[in-house]
Amino acid sequence: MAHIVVLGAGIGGMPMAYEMQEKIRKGDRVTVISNSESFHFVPSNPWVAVNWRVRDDIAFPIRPYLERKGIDFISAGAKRVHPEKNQIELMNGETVNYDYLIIATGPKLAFDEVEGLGPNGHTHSICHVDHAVSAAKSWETFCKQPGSIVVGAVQGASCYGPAYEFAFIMDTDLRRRKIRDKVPMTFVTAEPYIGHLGLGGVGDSKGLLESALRERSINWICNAKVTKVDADKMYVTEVDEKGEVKKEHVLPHNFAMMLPAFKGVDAVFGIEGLANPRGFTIVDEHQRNPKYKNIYSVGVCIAIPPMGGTPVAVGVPKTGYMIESMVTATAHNIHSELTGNPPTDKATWNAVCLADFGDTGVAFVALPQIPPRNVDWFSSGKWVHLAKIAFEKYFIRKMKTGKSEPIYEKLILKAMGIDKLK
Ligand code: FAD
Ligand code: DCQ
Repeated sequence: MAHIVVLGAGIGGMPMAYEMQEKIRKGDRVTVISNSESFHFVPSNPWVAVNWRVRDDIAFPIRPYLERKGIDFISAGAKRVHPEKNQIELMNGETVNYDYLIIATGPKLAFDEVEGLGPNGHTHSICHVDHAVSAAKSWETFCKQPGSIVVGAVQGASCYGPAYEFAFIMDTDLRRRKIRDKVPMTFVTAEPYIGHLGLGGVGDSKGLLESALRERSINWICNAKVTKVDADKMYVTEVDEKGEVKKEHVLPHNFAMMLPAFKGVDAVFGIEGLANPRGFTIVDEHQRNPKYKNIYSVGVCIAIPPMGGTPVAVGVPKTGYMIESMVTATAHNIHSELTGNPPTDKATWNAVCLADFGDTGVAFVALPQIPPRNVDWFSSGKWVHLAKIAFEKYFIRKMKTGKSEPIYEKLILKAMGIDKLK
């Protein structure tokens, strides 16, 4: 009988565990290993950082919910994966053996690649709820003595949506506090143009996001490389299409939030054939590692090549719906293997996303993720803000009840022509 281990319990790992548990044979076991006792709904971190949410609104203890479904849970982080031995070495010194391993560890945040970047330096982060909680404290102090804001994503980042979201959310919060007039804001991004998003744009994302920044008096710098951050200044090199220096900027900041570049986690970093040079897990079209065929991987931790062709390095984002499609394909494929068949399912890589702007928001559907596309739709409105709040409640509830994809969700998305599997 097989032991299937899911490493990581985030947006990918939790649904993975539930979907896998539904697809195992009698006697097979599913175990989740995570370095934290609690689940966090990462997309709500920007709201935590401006005190629209508190930590407990978006986090809950994992153990009781998994155990109720018969899934084992170990809350000790993985120190090292040993694929030759089918073994995981834990931080607490114990080891866990597996027959199948699904790596869903999300990103390691590469703050160290820019001097002064990150919560241990001089910029805030919304990538982890702990960072968002700490940003929220500084936000209150900042609002008492407002000054300049710099917000965006650094060179090599692969997650741009939350940078725009956070810029607009801060703007909304400042207007509500009636101190927006005291806060010059600059959006700094590695993208070649506003609205590229690592996807070559979606629909008219360039036009819509430029308008939104203009309407809210947020200046921007594209093709930007952040070279250094001091306590009150950010040093930014803006390059032209050829990658040659166009302008050096020194931006004063009293509050800054920059998305870092991502890497893979230390537990797999440097394992030849399993991880690429940045530590992302290498997978084929079935989410399976080509060298270690009993290892699958889903979520932000998988390797996908950047689109390329941009003057500054810009990574391709991995959004929630895409991740869920990887999860479903993986559950189906491991089920196939358990029943003596080869894996055949492929994730669709469709991007469906809701981004909140505080009072309004934007939604997009990109099928497939990389252009040219069959569906390329980008829209904005107050409905998106409300839809995102509804989605947060819905997803957290779904992660507690353990129903990975209720039938009505499947039907709605299917009616829209959006599918998880090819
Ligand atoms: P995570 O959710 O980060 O989960 C990784 C898990 O692995 C965590 O539980 C972690 O504790 C665990 N872990 C890490 N290392 C170890 C280890 N060594 N041992 C054991 N466990 C470990 N996408 C959207 O579609 N819509 C959005 O609105 C959206 N908003 C976002 C906002 C922000 C601020 C960010 C950063 C991303 C957002 N994304 C959004 C993109 C994406 O959906 C999220 O990044 C999502 O959390 C990725 O899921 P994941 O499972 O890959 O990683
Ligand atoms: O998993 C998701 C996720 O969390 C990571 C999000 O962040 C909030 C998402 O936005 C998924 C799946 C989404 C997409 C939600 C789409 C809801 C369907 C509404 C239809 C609107 C058309 C755009």
